[in-house]
Amino acid sequence: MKCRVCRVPAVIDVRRHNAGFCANCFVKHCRDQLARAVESYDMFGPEDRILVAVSGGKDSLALWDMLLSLGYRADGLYLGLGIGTYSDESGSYARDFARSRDAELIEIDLPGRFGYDIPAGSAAARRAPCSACGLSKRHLFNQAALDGGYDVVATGHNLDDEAAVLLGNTLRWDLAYLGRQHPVLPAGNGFVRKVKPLVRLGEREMAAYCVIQDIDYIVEECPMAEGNRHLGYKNALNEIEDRSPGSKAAFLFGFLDRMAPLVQATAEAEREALHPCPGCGSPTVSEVCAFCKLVERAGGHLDDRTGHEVPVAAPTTRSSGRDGGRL
Ligand code: Q46
Ligand code: ZN
Repeated sequence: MKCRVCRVPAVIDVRRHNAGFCANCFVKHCRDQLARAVESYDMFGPEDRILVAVSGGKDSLALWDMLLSLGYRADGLYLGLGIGTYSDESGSYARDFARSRDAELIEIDLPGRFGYDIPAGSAAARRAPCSACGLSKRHLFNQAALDGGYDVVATGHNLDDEAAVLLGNTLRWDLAYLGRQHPVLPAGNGFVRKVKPLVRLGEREMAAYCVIQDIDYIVEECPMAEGNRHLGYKNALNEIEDRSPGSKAAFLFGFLDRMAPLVQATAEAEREALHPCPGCGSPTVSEVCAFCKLVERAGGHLDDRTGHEVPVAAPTTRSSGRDGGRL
């Protein structure tokens, strides 16, 4: 197979586009796809300060790399979740990348700062690990962006992630979640703008991008992901995509173009019912926000195997400045 652009031998084929690319043209293809998503969904402009949620995995590091290469003002935020060696290693990859690009990386350590880690804290709060983790991430990314004066939070959700989430939401006809499923969630009511610039790029493309760009990333999946529904949806879609390349993109973009405008009113109505949480100031529809409830139940619960010291009491949730001089 030859590169679609310059006709030298291809190093990767992208079946969805029925095209092969050489290394240089593939890197350009990825950056073009990102630029197209940024432009078509009006995600941010050259002056905006972007906070990239960095996990140490391929997607978030590729995203950060592309944004920096395209000249955007992008800092990283790494959240230490206290998931044993997985967290230790993923943190190292995030730090190494930041150092190699001379980029700013903000770090928040969940056990050190809030007194719980995901394995033990989620059990104490009687939540599934990924539910406690997702809730913590959403809250802390938003809070860190507000504290740091960033215009937008960018996450590394790719086409495969978004198609799998859409499948799950559709199987349950969850209108509130479907209404919120969009590559851009606008700012307002205490929320900073959130964007997903990798929505036009697949998982395999992001792994190839990292290899070509010499970006080291954590290859192992988070151990808590095993058996979760999201992986099941991804596998189901992979089988469909294998037989019919382009199905995932058709599913996701068909929804975004034709269905999303019809269900967005549900999400907007929810936003209007928000008020600030008395504990942390974050927007919530409940008396106290879900993050404060989680900290109350999970605080002080740490997995002994991780070697964390158990704090006497969970600190307050409001971020007061830069952690360790950074957040
Ligand atoms: S990190 Fe957190 Fe994921 Fe691990 S606990 Fe689940 S949500 S699987 S992206
Ligand atoms: Zn709160």
